[in-house]
Amino acid sequence: MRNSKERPRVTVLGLGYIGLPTASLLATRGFSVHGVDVNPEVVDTINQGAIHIVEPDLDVLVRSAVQSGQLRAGTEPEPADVFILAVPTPFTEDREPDLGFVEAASRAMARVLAPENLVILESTSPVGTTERVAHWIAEERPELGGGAVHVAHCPERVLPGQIIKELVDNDRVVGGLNDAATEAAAAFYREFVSGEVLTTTARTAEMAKLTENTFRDVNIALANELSVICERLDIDVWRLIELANRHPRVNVLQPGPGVGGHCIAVDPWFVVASAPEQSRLIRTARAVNDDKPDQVVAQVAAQARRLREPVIACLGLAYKADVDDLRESPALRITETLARQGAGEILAVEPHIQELPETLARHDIRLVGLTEAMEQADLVVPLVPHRPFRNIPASQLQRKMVVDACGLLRLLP
Ligand code: SAJ
Repeated sequence: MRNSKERPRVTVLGLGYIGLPTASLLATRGFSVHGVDVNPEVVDTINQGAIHIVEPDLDVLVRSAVQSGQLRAGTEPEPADVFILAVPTPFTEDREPDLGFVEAASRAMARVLAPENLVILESTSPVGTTERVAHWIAEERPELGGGAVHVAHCPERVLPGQIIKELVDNDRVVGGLNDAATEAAAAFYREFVSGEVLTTTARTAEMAKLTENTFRDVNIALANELSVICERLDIDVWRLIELANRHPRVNVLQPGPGVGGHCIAVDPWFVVASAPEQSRLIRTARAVNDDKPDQVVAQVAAQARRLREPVIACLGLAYKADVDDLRESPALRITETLARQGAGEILAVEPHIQELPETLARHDIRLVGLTEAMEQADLVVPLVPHRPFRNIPASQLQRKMVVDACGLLRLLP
C-alpha cells in the first residue's frame, strides 16, 4: 500500500452530483485533489467547506476534505497525474447528444496535460466520445496525440440518494482507448473502489452505461403501460405486479407518474441517436414513459370534474422519493398542467423545498404542509412516495377521492 504522499494528484473537472462526491472521497482517501468548475459561486462554496447540492452525508465529506487541505477548488484546471471529466452530457431539442461541456472541459484540460497523464471520462456519453476526447486533446496539443496520454472511459453509475456508498461499493467498468490506458485507469479505481473493477474497450464501456439506464427505462415503460391497461380493465396494478413477481423469473418494475431525472429519460436517446433504425423498442419505451404524466393528468381531471369546486392536493414534486431534485420531474409537470388546465385549486406538498419553483409559482398554486393539504383537499394525488407521506393514516385517505400515481396506498401503515 502506498502512503498518502505517493498517491497521484487528481484534477476533477465538473463539481456536480458526480464530480463533487468523487473529488471529496478521493481527498479523504489521501489523494491531493483539485476540483474545477466553471461556476465561481460553486467554487467559493466548496472552498468554504460547504455544498451547493443535496446528497446525504456529502456535506460532512466535503467539509472534512477541504479542512484537511487535500481538496481545493478553482475555475481553471491545474497540472495533475489523473484527470477526471465529470461534466454534464445533456441532449439538444432534437434529442441529439450535446457534447459541448465535454469538449470545452477536454480543451481546457489539454492545456495543462503532460505525457503519461491519465484522462478518465466519467460523464455518460454516446459511443465514440472517448475517442473524441483524445481527438480534442490532440487538436490542442498535437505532441500529446498517438497515445502519449492514457485516455479511458469509466462511466459513473451511482444512485442519487446513495452516492457516497455506491461510489465505493459498486463494481466499475473501465475501458481505455488501448490496453495501457485500460490498465492505468483500472489500477487507479482499484485504489479506492471496493467493488470489482472490470476491464473492456472504451466503446463497450460507453455502451454498458447506456445499456444500464436503457434497461431501466424499457422495464419501467412496461410497468407504466401495464398501469394504463389495468386502469382500463379495473385491475389494481400494484397488486397485479406483486403477484406476477412471485414467479421465480419475473421482476416487473414499479409504475409511476413517469420517468424523471436527467439520466434514465436522457441516456436511451444516445442509443437511438447512434442507431435510429435499429432502436425501435428503446424509442417506443421512451414514448410510453414520456406519455405517462399526461395519462395521470387525464385521470385527475376526470375525477375533479365530479366535484363542484375541487381542491386537489398533489403530494410530491421531486423526480423520485426522498430527494429534493425537481429537475425533469414528472410530478412537477403534472402539477403544473393541472393548474394550467384549471382542474381546480391546486395545493402542492413537497417537504424538501421552501418555495415553489418558477414554473409553478406563476400559477395560482399554494405550497402547503401535509396536514393542511389533508385537511383541505377533496382529491388527493400522491405523485412521489416520500417518507413522510408513508405515515398518512389510511383512514384519512379513505375519506377522500384519490388518484394514486405512485402506489402510495400500498405503503401506508
Ligand atoms: N422509476 C419508476 N419505477 C421504478 C423505478 C424508477 O417509475 O420501478 C422512476 C423514478 O421515480 C424516477 C426515475 O424512474 O423518476 C429514475 O429513478 P431511479 O431511481 O431508477 O434512477 P436515477 O435516475 O436516480 O439514477 C439512475 C441509476 N441507474 C440505474 O439504476 C440503472 C443510477 O445508478 C445511475 O448512476 C444514474 O441513473 C445516472 O447518473 O445515470
